[in-house]
Amino acid sequence: MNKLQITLAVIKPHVVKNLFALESIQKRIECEFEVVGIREVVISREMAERFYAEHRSKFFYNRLLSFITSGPSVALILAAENAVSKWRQIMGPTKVYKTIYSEPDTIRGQFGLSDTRNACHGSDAMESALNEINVFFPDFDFEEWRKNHPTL
Ligand code: RTP
Ligand code: MG
Repeated sequence: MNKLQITLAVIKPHVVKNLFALESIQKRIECEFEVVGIREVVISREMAERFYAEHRSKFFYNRLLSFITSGPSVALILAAENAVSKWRQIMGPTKVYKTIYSEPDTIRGQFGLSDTRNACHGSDAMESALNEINVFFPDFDFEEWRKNHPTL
C-alpha cells in the first residue's frame, strides 16, 4: 500500500564539493519529493557518532567517521509516497561496484567512489528516519508536520 512518508537524505562531502553533481542530485530530488527541510552542515564527530551508532563495531567505522566529518554535507528531509524505499531505490546499492552493470543511473552509480564514499545516505525505515532527522534537524516537529499531512 502506498503511504506518505518522510526520510532523511544526506549528500556526502565529496559530492557537495562537486557543484555539477550536487545540482544534478538536487534537481532529481525536486522532481520526486517534497523537500521539507534542507541544511548544509559540517558534521561534527559527536553528530557522526550518534548518526552512525549502529556501525560502531564495524571495521569501516573509523574510516566512515573521518570521511563524513571531512567537509560540508547537505542533509534533507524528503516527503513522498513510500519515501524511504523510493529514495533508497534512487540512491542505489551501498556497494558502488554493484551499480556498474545493473544500476548505473542511480546516484551511487553516478557519483559514488567507494564502499564508504558512496555519495549519499538514506534512512532504512521511518523509525530510523525520525531518529536521524533529530540529529540534523533537532527543531523539526514531526507531529506538527503530520497534522498538515493527514495521509501519513
Ligand atoms: P546509508 O546508511 O548511508 O544509507 O547506507 P546503507 O544503508 O546502504 O549502508 P550501511 O550498511 O548502513 O552503511 C552505512 C555507511 O557506511 C559506509 N560503509 N563503508 N565496506 C565499507 O567500507 C563500508 N560499508 C559501508 C557507507 O558510507 C554506508 O553508506
Ligand atoms: Mg544504513
